[in-house]
Amino acid sequence: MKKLIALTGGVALAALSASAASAQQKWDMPMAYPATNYHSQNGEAFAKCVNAGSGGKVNVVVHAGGSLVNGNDIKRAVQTGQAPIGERLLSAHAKENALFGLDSVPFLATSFKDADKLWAAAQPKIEAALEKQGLVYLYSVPWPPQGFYFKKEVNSAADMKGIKFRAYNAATARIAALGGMVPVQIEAAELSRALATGVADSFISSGSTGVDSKVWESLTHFYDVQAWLPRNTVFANKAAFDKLDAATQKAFKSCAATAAADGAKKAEELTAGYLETLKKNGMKVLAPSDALKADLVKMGATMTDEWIATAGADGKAIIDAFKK
Ligand code: PCA
Repeated sequence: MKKLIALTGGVALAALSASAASAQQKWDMPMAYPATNYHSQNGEAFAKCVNAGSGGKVNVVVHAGGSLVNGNDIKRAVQTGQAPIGERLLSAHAKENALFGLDSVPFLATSFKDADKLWAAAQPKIEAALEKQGLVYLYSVPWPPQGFYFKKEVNSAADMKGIKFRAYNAATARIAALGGMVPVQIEAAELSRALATGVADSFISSGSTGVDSKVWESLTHFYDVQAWLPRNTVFANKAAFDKLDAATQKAFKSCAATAAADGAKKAEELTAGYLETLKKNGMKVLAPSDALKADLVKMGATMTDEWIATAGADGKAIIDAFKK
């Protein structure tokens, strides 16, 4: 709440100083993940690109780590114009529209190449869904493949029973339910503390977030199951974007295309190194046992059916296009 009040004040101040100088608009860009994470660094590069490309008409200022707006509130903040632009894990909003959860359907797209193909098949429909909510799609960047973090050896779904499992969207909460675990919804910014205090004892995520959270301080095992590659998506408030002149809008779009390509490349380059860092810090980095894999594939099939049932004809068309 404090953050939002500060933000509203900031927007008002920015508007005042913009009309005084009548030159530059400040565009605060809340992001949820740490400043050192490649998503945030890519966001910084995007901001720099836009600021230069707009000839100084806009000044996009990145606020990483949920410092301006909590991750969970970023989408709403941009929709309501409290922030003109922001980045969010769209799958956390799958309850608004099943399409937003497409990137977290287990074992549908498990490599960078397939995740990009799946996204390309879905992007026009996702752009249209965002536009209906008053948002302009700018770019989207994958996370590395998702694996399980535990505090003990887990060789099948039976070993998961009763564990407190940190969820970051509906799909991860569903996995908890299917595995007989207890889901707790926690933003990445709060993850280290949740693990240290025993609020959660396990989660599914990338090596990237495991390293960001220094997960080895609390947990011991990482199972590299490569369940899916979720994405962070950057969008702008449509009313604010529509007010920009054509050249500035063009700068946003072309910088967004660069950010999409650079971000995906970076994610792929960094993937193996994250797992190395986990190992170096004492984590056991393991392939799942056949029994665990089989249990997970079964959960994945259930969740795929559920997703298709919720996403309807649009969802089916996207999956058909992806599988072609
Ligand atoms: N990190 C984010 C989402 C997916 C990922 O790899 C998180 O755990 O919040």
